[in-house]
Amino acid sequence: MSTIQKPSTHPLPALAILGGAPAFSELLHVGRPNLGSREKLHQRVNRILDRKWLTNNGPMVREFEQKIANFVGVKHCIAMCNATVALEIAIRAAGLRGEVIVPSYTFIATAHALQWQEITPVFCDLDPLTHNLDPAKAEALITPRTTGVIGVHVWGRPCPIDELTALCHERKLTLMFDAAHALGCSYKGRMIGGFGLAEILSFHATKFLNTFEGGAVLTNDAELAKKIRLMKNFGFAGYDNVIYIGTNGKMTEVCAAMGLTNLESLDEFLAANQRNYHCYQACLQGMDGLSLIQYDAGERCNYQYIVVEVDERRLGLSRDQLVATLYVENVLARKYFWPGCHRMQPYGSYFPHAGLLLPETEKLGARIIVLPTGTAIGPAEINTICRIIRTAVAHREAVCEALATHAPVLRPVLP
Ligand code: T4K
Repeated sequence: MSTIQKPSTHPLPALAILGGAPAFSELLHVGRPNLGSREKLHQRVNRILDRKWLTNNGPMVREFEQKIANFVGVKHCIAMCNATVALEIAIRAAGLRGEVIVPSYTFIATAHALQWQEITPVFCDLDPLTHNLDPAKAEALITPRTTGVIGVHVWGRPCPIDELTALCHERKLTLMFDAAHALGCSYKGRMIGGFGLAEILSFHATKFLNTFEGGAVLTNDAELAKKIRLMKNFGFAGYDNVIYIGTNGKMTEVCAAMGLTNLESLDEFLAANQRNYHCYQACLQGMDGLSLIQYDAGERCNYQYIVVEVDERRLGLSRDQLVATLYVENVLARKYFWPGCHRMQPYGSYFPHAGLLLPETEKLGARIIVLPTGTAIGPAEINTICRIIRTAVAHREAVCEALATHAPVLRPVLP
């Protein structure tokens, strides 16, 4: 295992935005998948093919569910095809309707899972220190139509769970959590996954633990778990007997095989994320106007995201200028979660003035840059990324001028 590198003091010969060659010949992505043993995955896939049981609550899915439930310390884990469908089903099974309070500073799936079933997501502002829902602001949004709150553990850092639990208890609202980022993270020593009525995990390719695509609902409520199991399988309670409206939310065997294999390497994934985090910390140290978000060393966390807040006034470059500068060096940094759900469609049209109630979301969305990490990169790449940033800041006037004349068009890149 490589150790943390000291930040290099040598500037890059020339930034790509100033006419030099890109620092990386291959693209560096945020969200490169963490991959466990190929051999073990192949063995599992062979077992699936031999057994000829490919989906519909197969043995691999059941084993995966049990292992996730044990890892998190929760009674029920229902694996699904992805976290968006898991959210939709959990919301429906919990009987949410009318209005549900959610942060705007989240991936669009949190809001869409509600609107998809004609429940209004009411966007709440965040606490700038934690990037998570502000409970006092959530309380102010409660109306007679409110039936619940969905907190999101943004970056894997826990929501103010105690405050939200007390609020929902007092106002008789259902509390759930979108824990898409938070597998392997804890709150006050307890693993995230067991709070509220239910928590939803994502196992998308880009997540700490992936099943290619996948998600799960975790709950300690046996009734809810039973209902969700039926709903993710069209509502079938047995052959020829449908007792709920349902959909197809099933996880396949091959996805569960990937999940089981990756679970065996979870400690390595965590070690790589931690190493990378500390490397970024060392390489960005002392840069006025850039601050790497902190993870609570007293809690368990997966260090899945390298999140940096850019203070344009102090840095001399805006977040967007920094992203564009990195992009031409083949570092595809991301602006999660810009511009906020409230500015995306259909919400931007439904609530055109929502931004007035979301000042912190608006500010944060313009400041955040997410940098590559995970098992695909290490200290050498991180050192170069940080040298690009330092060099860009040192030559900020020239960089601003170059970007003003030929700013790159930032597009999703396909393999
Ligand atoms: N709630 C929250 C809070 C979430 O963050 C998410 C998902 C959800 C709910 C819904 O979960 P799922 O229904 O997806 O299970 C990505 C992910 O697609 C998305 O899952 C994730 N959050 C979000 C934060 O990031 P995009 O659109 O920004 O990026 P995407 O999927 O194009 O991938 C990013 C980069 O990763 C690519 O540029 C290249 C690399 N990549 C991606 C894939 C899929 C690979 O190297 N290999 C791959 O197979 O959303």
